[in-house]
Amino acid sequence: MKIALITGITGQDGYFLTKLLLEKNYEIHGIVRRNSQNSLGNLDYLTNSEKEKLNIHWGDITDNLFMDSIIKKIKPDEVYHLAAQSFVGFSFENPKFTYDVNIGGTLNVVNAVKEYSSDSKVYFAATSELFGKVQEIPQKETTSFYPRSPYGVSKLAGFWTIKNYRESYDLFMSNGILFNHESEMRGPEFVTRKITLSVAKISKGIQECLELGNLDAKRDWGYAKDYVEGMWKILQHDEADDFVLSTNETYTVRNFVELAFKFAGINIMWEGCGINEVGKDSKSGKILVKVNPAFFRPAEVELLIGDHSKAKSILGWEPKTKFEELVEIMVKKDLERIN
Ligand code: NAP
Ligand code: F7E
Repeated sequence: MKIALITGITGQDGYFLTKLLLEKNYEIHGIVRRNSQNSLGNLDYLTNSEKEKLNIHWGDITDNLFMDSIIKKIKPDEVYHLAAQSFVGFSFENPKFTYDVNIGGTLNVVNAVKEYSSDSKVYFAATSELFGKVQEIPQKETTSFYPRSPYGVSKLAGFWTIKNYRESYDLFMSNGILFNHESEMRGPEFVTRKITLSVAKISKGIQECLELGNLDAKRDWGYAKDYVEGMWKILQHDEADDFVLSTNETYTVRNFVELAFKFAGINIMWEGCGINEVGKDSKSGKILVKVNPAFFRPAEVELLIGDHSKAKSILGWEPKTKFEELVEIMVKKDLERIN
């Protein structure tokens, strides 16, 4: 039985990766930050029999003594390092905290592996935010990086730390440069989930309006369940390397809003422009979407569109879920939850 350690197991990807590795019969260890409710985050959505199979270790990746002891004790075959302060908007407000967790925490993970379990394979959750102000369309492994937020900068440090440890110490450490991937388990502050939750509430009459920032931002949105399969494939490959995982399609936030309302039976009609733009219910004329500059970022990533050909040809990985299906899954689930 293979042993996996997942940092960030309570997050969106941690949930789907746990399910995948359980299916593959792994012994799973997960790091969970202590909280006053003893909450397991998204893991609470697992069945009891799934939960019973997990080995939870309460701790924080910024604690190097904790990371050393856990890696020394478990000696995992595979480490999926997913833990991070992952919200771009928040990283502008708290850059130091973001660097401490995303850079300091990553250093603790790779150092512990180097010192105490050098046969472990390590996956690092890098991101399309490395491309930021894009230097090439579409973005692939060879595209130059230009991060646009403290989050992007912190992940760039993580990316190079992984590459540097791989080359310096002959360790199996790989970067997954994942484009946005979403799901019904996505945190409610990310734009897709914010939209689908609001659409569900608006359609049930328990919310008046959805306020958003930049409606024109374009993202390459996939389904998280498909992407954790890619993470696993990256570590099954016979050599450590860096891979882009993306859908190779891009849509605006506005497109996402329109489609999400459509799945709740509402047709959105846009009027006005800039901060005065509104989205109205085409039947009743009621304003359901407004622009609120509070959600604008000091620097924006305007366009992301990936090219996953390397992952396709080397790993045989391709996303299975199309954009429309993703939006439908998320809206349906939120309607169910609100009901
Ligand atoms: P997420 O839902 O925000 O989950 C982040 C996880 O990290 C949570 O389990 C969180 O624990 C944990 N964490 C944060 N700080 C920690 C600390 N100091 N010590 C221990 N655990 C800590 O993120 P996600 O969407 O699953 O993404 C997983 C990883 O992929 C992240 O590194 C993210 O930056 C990266 N990424 C995500 C995307 C995407 O589109 N989803 C794309 C590219 C890369 P709590 O539950 O206690 O908060
Ligand atoms: O924003 C715009 C916002 O916060 C997407 C993380 O998983 O993916 C994620 O980062 C876009 C941006 O995700 C609102 O300005 C408009 O252009 O959902 P998001 P993100 O910043 O792309 C990458 C790949 C990661 O690695 C990150 O960890 O939507 N937007 N109005 C808004 N965004 C939010 N959150 N809220 C709004 O009201």
